[in-house]
Amino acid sequence: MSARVTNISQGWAWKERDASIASVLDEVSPTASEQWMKAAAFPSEVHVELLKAGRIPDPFIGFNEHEVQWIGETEWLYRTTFDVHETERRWKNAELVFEGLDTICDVYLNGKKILYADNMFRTWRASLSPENLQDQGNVLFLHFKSAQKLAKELEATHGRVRAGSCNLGDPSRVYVRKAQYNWRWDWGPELMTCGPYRAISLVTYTARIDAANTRALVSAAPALSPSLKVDLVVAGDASAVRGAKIVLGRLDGSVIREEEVSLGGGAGLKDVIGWDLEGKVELWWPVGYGSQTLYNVEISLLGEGGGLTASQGEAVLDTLTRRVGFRTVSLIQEPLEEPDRYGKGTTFLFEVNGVRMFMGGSNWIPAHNFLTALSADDYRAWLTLLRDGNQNMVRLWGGGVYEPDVFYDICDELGVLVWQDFQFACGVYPAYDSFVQSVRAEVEDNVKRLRHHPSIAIFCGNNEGASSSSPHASLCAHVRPDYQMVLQWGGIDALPARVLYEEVFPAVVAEHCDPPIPYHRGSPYGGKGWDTADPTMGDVHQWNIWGGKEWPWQEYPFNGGRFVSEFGIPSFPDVKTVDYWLGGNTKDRWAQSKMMAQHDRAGSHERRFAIVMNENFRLTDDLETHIYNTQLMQSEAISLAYRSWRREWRGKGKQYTAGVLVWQMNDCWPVISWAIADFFLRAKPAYYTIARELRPISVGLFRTFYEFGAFRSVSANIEVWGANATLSARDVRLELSFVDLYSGWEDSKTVEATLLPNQTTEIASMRVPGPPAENANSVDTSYSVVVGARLVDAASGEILARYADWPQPFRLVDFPDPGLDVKVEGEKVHVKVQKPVKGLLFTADEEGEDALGRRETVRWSDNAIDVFPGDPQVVEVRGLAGKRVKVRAAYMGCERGRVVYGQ
Ligand code: BMA
Repeated sequence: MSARVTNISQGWAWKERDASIASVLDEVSPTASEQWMKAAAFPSEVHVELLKAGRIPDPFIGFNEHEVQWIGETEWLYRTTFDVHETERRWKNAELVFEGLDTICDVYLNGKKILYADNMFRTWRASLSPENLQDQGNVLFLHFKSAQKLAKELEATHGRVRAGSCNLGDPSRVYVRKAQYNWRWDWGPELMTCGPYRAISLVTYTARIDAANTRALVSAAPALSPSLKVDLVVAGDASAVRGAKIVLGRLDGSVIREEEVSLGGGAGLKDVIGWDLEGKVELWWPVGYGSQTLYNVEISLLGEGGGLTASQGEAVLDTLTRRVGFRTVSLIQEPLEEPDRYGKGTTFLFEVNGVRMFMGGSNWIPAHNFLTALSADDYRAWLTLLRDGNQNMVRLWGGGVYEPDVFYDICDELGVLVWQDFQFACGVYPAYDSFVQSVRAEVEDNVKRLRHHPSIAIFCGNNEGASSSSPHASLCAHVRPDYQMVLQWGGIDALPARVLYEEVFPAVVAEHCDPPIPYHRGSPYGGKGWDTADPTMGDVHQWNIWGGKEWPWQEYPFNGGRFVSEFGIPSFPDVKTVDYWLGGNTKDRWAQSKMMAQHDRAGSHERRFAIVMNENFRLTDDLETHIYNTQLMQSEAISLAYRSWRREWRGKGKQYTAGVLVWQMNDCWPVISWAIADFFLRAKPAYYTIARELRPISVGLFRTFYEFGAFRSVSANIEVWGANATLSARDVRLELSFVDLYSGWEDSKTVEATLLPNQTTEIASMRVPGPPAENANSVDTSYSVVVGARLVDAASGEILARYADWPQPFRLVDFPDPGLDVKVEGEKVHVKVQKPVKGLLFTADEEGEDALGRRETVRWSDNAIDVFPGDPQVVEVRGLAGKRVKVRAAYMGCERGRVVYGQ
């Protein structure tokens, strides 16, 4: 009999546990039935059901989060009935498979308990016997208990630990294997939901494929020769298995190679095939380096009846298809040839198919507090946004979840490399036996689920669970429990979970991953002893800027590392998103109101915003202007970091910085946070400025210190360089224009250069010219000069990159009226100016519709741009044509913006 998978997704109902009924099983009975509510969707989470049933207010609006706290303390029930399909009633083996139960759950089938689940990240399987599976009318009943309460009970038993700070949730969270951000984080609300959040199915079979390792191997460079091996683990009646058929095909269905092999009855079978595929398949490449060619490996388990020639019907016991890509990936930590400003140390860089690549990307948190609210389209929209922003790596941070398969499928298709943290964040995790057992199983489940994705570049033991570059010391005592911190705290003799990060996890990864996938014990980790802030080795989280020591963002160029896997600056989201959470409340529509504080969860944000806003921008009580200013602050700061750290990719032996990942790509609800695109996918200016810094070819410019701020300078110098991520050299012309903001003075210079492949090239270093000084003794006049740089392809004249360097701090600059000229033609926006304009940000408001709460659909090819006289720009905009929209333009000097298209 062939294995059959039946999704149990119909007929679900839910209710609150009634504490007055002693036995939970009595709740399934008809007397309780009037309280059962039909589930609006499946998979399901109670908050989503309650919201759809109109029983709770939207927790994302106003202060509603606090109205729904009772839900996490309550127990919840789900039930459905299902039949066994007629053709399957002669089943030999049957299992119920739960791909995700959140989290503490007793599962009953026909009144008998078949499973206790306590780890949201595991796939749970319950084997069924003829006594508990009927042909018809099986009642499946789920009893979810409070994870919050269990965490407190476990804490009482095992002791209170240090775990982040007051705004990273209650420390008891470390004891329960539930998404840690559910307990609240410094960008997210406390919403302890529960429910069957991923699919449930019934599997009936004689024998089935329990695990298949489809090993798409590639030999080391320069040979890079591909081959395929397959290992199988069979469950059920192994003696019924005669063999297996393996087919390697292209995605269009055409077959590259197939083979039927005899399996000889074993359960764990290594190398059932070993095919040399030289010349038959193409390699998979990260975006920018080649195509993302993928192949299907189809495995059929063959049984009695058809022999090895059968390919369908009764003879096929089970089938499974895996989509694979052929590539090698390694993490290279080798000595640098020369020291940089930090010292010598070692690289921390990724090499794919023998090519060393600079990583520019983002940190990812779950894109919703309620995971069932996310569709495959949402994941695609997010990841496409990331890829379109020229990013090639996404780090799945350890306080969220292992994302569903579709997330990694899309990364495979887009060529986005994945840094996957195991799910441990900012805490002293325990390591008692049952905990170790649970997380070992969790990590095995997920490593086996994910290893075949060519996008998976690294598994990482934890996020700041055992390491940190620096504490975000703050009013909220936002201390980070790390190797280093543990030493500093004193009184903590050992970090128990080191056994997980240093022994259990690397062993699981090594055992199950061939081709190998790099493992790193924690992010950040590196340095001598336990010094995880060492910029000469490993990865670092740079939080001394903005957080921690509150250094100004202008210090980023001098505070990088070998791989900066976290750093960031927050900003307000789009005003439409702010208006969403205000929910019509006009009284609190000002920057420091309590409603804004409710939607800004980070420690010390008031004082941190106050410091940087005060230092750099003119203070304002106009909300729109303030929003724009915070966004400009974020985009200026973050792009400076990408620009100056990417500069440190200086070619072999001098690959000082090999990656920059901003904290953070996204949000899980509408909030003021470090995100570069908000909850509704509204990209902030930082998204675009990062995209420009990560173009295959970019131009960088650094102006030395203004000794008297932006109102006088002494010998200001600029250094200019080009970055080239492509594998060929490029002849370019650097065009510099110097424009004085306050007079008609202008100057220009041109330098010919060759950008070396896959590294940066220094092009020029010079004193910034300026209008003639009023008298011979006066200091330099370049303080009001904006420097524009363009890299132009020497052969074709194509403009490859632009960047403009403005006097700082902005509060001291009197931005002149740029004489903005904007013309919208179809899906193109033509922009020209008479004076340079800084941070020109277009936003579109669709007319006649309530834009609140809908995902942003208008997409700009570029935005938040600086435009120079004589250098008009065209921005392409998708989703504008045929709609009645208003386009607003905001820029420095006109921060509130004005309508430039539509009335
Ligand atoms: C990082 C992350 C998160 C946190 C962020 C901002 O270090 O690992 O824990 O949200 O800082 O504080």
